[in-house]
Amino acid sequence: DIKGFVFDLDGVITDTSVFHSQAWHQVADKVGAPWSKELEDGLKGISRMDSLEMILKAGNLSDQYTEDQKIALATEKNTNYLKLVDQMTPDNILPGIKDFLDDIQSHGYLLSLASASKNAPKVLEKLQLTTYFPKIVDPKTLSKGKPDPEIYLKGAELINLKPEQCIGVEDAGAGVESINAAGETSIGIGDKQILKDADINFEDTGEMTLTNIQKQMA
Ligand code: G16
Ligand code: MG
Repeated sequence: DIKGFVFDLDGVITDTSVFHSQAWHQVADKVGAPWSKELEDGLKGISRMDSLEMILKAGNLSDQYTEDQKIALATEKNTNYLKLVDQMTPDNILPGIKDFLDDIQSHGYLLSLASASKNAPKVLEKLQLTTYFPKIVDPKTLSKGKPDPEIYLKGAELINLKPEQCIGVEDAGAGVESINAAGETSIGIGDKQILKDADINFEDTGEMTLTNIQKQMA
């Protein structure tokens, strides 16, 4: 029986995935790496330094930068990203998410957050959703990022549930892989082509309701 939900943040609860993409696109242009839809999708859910590495690799530039220069590029991306986050309000919560959180909470399901983002607490604060997520996986404690199962396993552990008692919710291919490898039920939100490995698919967050989930699990 399902007893809890482990949520991704960027691209599921809020539209920050667009901000991440925008800020990375600037970095790609700066270093002269090619930007593509595939790269943009592939970066979703991937940690900051791993994302930079993917961008540099796309331009065969990985060995052109020292470790310090890479850290400087990642820091610059984060500064640009945080400027966008600073303008966020509860209006940036994706459609239906607030109602869904209220609904699962009133049905007694437990909740945790499995975001790769070090900025997750700040984003939740901007959205005024902090009280829904007393349990947040700290990405600093992870030895491996998505698609490794570690982050979703920790998400279940934080609410004292077994993985099979949890549903993980994701917008990224790497995230769905992580949920599946953890042994949780996966919901993929967005392009069904990219999220083909998800147990349950929804085109957008507005379709994600307990009733619709039960229908797809039956
Ligand atoms: C998010 C985004 C990624 C981002 C990562 C790290 O993951 O999807 O694009 O690179 O966090 O974020 P930061 O640089 O803020 O620490 P998730 O897991 O929330 O989708
Ligand atoms: Mg995401």
